[in-house]
Amino acid sequence: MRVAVVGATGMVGNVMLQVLAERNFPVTELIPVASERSVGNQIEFQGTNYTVVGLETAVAMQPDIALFSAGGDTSLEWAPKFAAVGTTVIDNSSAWRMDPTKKLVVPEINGDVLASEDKIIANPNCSTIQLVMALAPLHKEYKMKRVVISTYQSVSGTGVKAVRQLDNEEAGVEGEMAYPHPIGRNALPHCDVFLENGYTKEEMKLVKEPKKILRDDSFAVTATAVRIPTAGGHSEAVNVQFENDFELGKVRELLAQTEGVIVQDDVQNNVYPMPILANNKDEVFVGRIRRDESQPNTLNMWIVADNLRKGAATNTIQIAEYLVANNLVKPSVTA
Ligand code: A2P
Ligand code: 11C
Repeated sequence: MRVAVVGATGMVGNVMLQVLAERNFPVTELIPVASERSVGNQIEFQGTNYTVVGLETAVAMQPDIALFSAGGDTSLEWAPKFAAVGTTVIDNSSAWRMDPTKKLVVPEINGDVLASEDKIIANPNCSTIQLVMALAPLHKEYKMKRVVISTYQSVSGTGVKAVRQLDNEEAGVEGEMAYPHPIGRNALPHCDVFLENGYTKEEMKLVKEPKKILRDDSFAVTATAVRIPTAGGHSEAVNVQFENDFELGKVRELLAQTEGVIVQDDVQNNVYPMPILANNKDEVFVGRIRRDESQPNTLNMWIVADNLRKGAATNTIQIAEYLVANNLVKPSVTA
């Protein structure tokens, strides 16, 4: 496969390159793409140096697959141009996720919706992916009625500038601010922009995206998204009310049997998921599994994942793997 990585010099792009290499994705030619600032720079991938090109050059090269993580505006403008030359785009921005003509995919859950006609495929938001990985098996068994989520999101979700802000604050040096307030020793109830309804865009992604992925809008969701001074890894406190009652042992068993989910739940020994344990891992970690004693059929749990991996790069590449494995993308024959 000839694979373009759009945003190859960015935080997620960089992890995409690592994950492509680790998982031995069949890359015959890498096309690293970034802004004009980076064109001409070299990027090393599996022992070969590749030159960063601009978007127009990349479209002309007609890659088989383009993995996008260069912001929503770049995706809105350029994904259709790649699609028009036959490239299958997997987009990590929020640009296409809720477009009814585009698929929003977590391969373990709804990979089966993919077809060879899909030329622009959306990768869900990082906090959505880890959430639905844990909810999907429980929804299937007990049917969700209402989900209440509070997130504790790392600065890496915002990008390079925010990681630098935290580093600068910790080192006690002045620098550019990614957030309107200090993030060190602080918590900002503010992820992405505020919308007219008083929620943030991040909170509304958590409300809308799970329904599309689970192909069910019969359950209610509400969320509060909070940025905390962790460098990598998002955490979520999740309260789920089901139609049907459950046994905690069975809940743990269902989660433990779910591909891509690891249960870390042994409070006697202080075992529970934490961002530092999830760092650089592809799995979603679930713990603090307990009954909400304030009302029937309701569960509390704590979900942690590396937001740059399963939350972004890994899921994107798993979609590409699914397409290849099911013959939904075929390598073009080049001279
Ligand atoms: P560049 O490094 O040249 O600015 P991050 O989210 O970590 O800030 O990274 C964003 C990524 O998207 C970078 O690779 C960045 O390239 C790329 N990018 C940003 N704007 C554009 C654009 N207009 N065209 C192409 N790539 C872009
Ligand atoms: C965050 N979830 O941590 C965001 C980052 O919609 O893809 C990714 C934004 C998106 O702030």
